Amino acid sequence: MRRIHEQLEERIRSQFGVFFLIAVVMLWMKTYLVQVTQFDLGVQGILQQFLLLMNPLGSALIILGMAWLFRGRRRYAALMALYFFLSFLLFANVMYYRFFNDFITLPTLFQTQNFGDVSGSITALLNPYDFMFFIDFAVLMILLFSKHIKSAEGTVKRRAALTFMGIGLVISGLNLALAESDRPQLLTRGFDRNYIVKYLGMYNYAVYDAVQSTKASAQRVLADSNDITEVVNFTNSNHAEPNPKYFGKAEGMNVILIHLESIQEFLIDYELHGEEVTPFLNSLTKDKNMMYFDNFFHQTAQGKTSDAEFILSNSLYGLPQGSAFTMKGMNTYQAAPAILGQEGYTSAVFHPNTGSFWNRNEIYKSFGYNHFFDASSYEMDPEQLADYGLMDKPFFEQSIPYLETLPQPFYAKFISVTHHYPFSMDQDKTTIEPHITGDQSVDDYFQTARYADEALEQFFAYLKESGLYDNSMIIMYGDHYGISQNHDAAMEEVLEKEVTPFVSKSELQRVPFFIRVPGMEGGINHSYGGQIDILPTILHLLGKETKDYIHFGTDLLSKEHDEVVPFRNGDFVSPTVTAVDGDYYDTETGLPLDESKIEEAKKYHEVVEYKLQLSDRVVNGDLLRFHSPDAFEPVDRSEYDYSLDASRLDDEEVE
Ligand code: GP9
Ligand code: MN
Repeated sequence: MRRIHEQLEERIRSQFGVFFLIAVVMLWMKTYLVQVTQFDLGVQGILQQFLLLMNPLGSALIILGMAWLFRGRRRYAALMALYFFLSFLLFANVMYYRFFNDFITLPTLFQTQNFGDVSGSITALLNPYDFMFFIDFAVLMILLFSKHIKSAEGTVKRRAALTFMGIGLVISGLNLALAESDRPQLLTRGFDRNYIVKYLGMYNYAVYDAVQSTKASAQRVLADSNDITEVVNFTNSNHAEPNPKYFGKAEGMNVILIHLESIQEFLIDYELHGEEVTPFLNSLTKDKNMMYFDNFFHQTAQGKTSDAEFILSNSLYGLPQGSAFTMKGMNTYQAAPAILGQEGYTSAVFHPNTGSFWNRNEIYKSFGYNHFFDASSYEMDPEQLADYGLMDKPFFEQSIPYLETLPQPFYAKFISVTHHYPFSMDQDKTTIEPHITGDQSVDDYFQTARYADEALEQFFAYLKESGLYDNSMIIMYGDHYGISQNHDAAMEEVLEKEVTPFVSKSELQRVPFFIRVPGMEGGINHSYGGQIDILPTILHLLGKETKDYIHFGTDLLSKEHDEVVPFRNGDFVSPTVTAVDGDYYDTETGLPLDESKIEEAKKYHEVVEYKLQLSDRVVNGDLLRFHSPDAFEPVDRSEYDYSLDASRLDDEEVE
């Protein structure tokens, strides 16, 4: 009896063994193919190629190997569940990558609302061949059901489990050692998720991310009031004194911020089919009362729009993973609306999308925004909808009556949505032909940009008519790239040049930035700067000192302004040096940096990394709760409620 039982157990084990090995090989091959074809990992050289091939094998053995810990039929069920889970993880990352040119992190999973809202984009992201991501799973299913699988009662053979997982661990360990030899500090620096996937593969990346995210939430708990001291010392030494020529030039004026969704600098003066794409923006760059910054860069990462908002409201960097808006909405902030609120300003955001997107309806309270006019405040005519809400022309039109209810001076931000990936628009609303690169999102980008430009012109016409133009400071900024690196081939046609790593950083991260203060001379300003510099610049123009605040940027108009512009992954650009992926280039020529200047570049690099690290400490540790700038009342979130904003026009008396 016992013998029969053992034989049966043995048969199942050997059957399962074959099934298991088929699963391992299929998952390994699929993951490798996906990593090669779906992601742009920048693989260079034989070693990196080899690692890319090997890295899914170790993970497949370890993770699928866990199935051996179960008995009988459960062993098959566990294997299928693990296989499906990994396949789904891979597929979800492919979808995410198509949209964000980046990998999923755990914090982004908390943005389920966002994922629900991007459904419009998801259909655009799906390819007809996407079902192939699950073909292997179907094959395994067929194999499974075509056989009669018996269950066994025998003891669990942990030896087999441990052998396979052990082999997997050895392969992964070797993999990590080789990766570290090629890219030292791979895991400790972790600035760039691409590297982790390239060297360690998709599944190890997921483990890495889980560890990172858990660490981040522990940080707040562990932080205490002493941690702020080093930050204060740094921001004090980094402070740039206001330039008396500009300080207070906009004192008492309204502030109108216009968030130029996905507008990149290359659009300025770009001609398509012999026409200007953004004639209005182009004219503003030449307006002598408008200050236009032509060396200005976005510094956003995964949080995109929300990162841009976060950076410019606080002069703090966004997080390396996820969006500070969603992950750190309840933190203490000393943001622009709160600072100005205490100077008698009323603040408001106008944005015709669901209020919960990017967790705005929560974090705006922490920033001290008095009003938030979200989609519920607008008539969302189905004929006039873009993927993320109401199209820009009706958006601005419908915002005006609300704007007029605000007591002056106000601080008002307008966030438009039409010019957003995938840049699709009713053809009868377009006024310029698409580009002809053959890459649809790139081609359509020019049509929505034209539309956004026209909407902006109409809003300016209103500002002029209403007189607001003469008593308001206007700030406009491009939030982030619209065209991701996945479209470099088409961008080469657009720019008529090769998109090298240098071009990708120094040109394609460039966004327009404008400041208009009535009575202040404008013109083109060539200072290098980024979104981190916006807050101190605005506050100084309004005549508000910033020395007491923790700001990582410096006033663009100050003589002491710091022209080294950090990017979120540790790269940077300055008038002399541009750093991309650890390589240094001469900013003027784009050629590798002269040996004699490398030391200086390295110093910049250290400061850049230190700044990012300190800013992360502030945000992760929620350190502003320990900082009390002079004459600043901490924000009390409970005082803010946006639920009545939508009915504001119905009120008879509006305060
Ligand atoms: C969403 C809109 C777009 O409300 O601001 O956000 P993005 O995708 O650009 O980060
Ligand atoms: Mn955006």
